Amino acid sequence: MKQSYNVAVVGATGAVGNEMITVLEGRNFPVKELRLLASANSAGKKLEYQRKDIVVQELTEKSFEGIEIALFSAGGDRSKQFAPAAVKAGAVVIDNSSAFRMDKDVPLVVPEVNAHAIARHKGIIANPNCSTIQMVVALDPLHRKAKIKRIVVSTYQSVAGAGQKGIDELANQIKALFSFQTAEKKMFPHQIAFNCIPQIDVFEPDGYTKEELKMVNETRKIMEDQSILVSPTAVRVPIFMSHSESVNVEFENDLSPEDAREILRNSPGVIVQDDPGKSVYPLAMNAAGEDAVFVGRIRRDNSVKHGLNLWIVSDNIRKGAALNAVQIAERLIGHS
Ligand code: 3JN
Repeated sequence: MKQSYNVAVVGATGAVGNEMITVLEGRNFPVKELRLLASANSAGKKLEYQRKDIVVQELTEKSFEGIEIALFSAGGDRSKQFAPAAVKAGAVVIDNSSAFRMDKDVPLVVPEVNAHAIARHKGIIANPNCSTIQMVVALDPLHRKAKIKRIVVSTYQSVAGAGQKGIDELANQIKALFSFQTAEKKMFPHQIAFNCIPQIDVFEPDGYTKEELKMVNETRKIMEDQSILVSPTAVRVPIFMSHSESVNVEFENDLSPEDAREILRNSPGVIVQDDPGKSVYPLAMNAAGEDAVFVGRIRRDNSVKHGLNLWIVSDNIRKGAALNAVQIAERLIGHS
């Protein structure tokens, strides 16, 4: 194993890019050089890493000389344009966009579930969608025990999923409305303040949004089981950070809530918070800034033979994006 690595963060000034820098530092990732890349607009900005300022450079095809690991979070179009140049320069790309997720030559990895897939990479490893990540971290251990037939999931997704601009839009709308002004909207199709919007990303002809279809296809790929049925509804809620999910699971075999709790207590990356009598269950505001996927409200679905209901919450910028990407990098270099 090498001592340290030249790492690039592509999209360094965005919400996820920023968090990637924080996570690299917080987890003592063995960084030799940290190169921060972003669009021409952001070039020249300074970002702090290990108490030193690093000047952000403009992302070009020549940005990757000497880079060994490139963490991309700059949108699918930039990934498609620049990831090949990074790979050509000898880097392994860990890409947070959907650009390569369903490509058969690209492993789609949640380390707690399918770290073994990393070894099959051909230069690019994909980081799944945030809503998928937290769901599979919680459900894969239960699948191994009782085999999942069908998942019905409704998400309650924070505005952070739409990046810093999404966070700013909710804050600005709240401020405007409390000052008796009109709430301007740019990022979301409707006012998000004091509202819930059952649309994340665009609709496909079958009536599902792209966000929902990602949950179907990515879950099957990561859990390596094409027979799992997933029925999703993705909803944007006026929450700044963390995604919550109401998840109904039908299993092939019986699994009691007690056994599910015990399995999840011993599962990597999961924290069980489940004491309804004391109003203990996962909350978006408590998950923000944390690494874990929190699971609670575990109870039987009495309407089917082998069913459970769960409530799953995680910080979508951290485990849903930046942390998962850095964990992939750690496994790649054999650091964890
Ligand atoms: O809105 C959310 O909460 C998650 C959004 C994720 C997202 C937004 C724009 C483009 C993605 C993603 O990670 O799937 C993409 C994309 O890469 O397609």
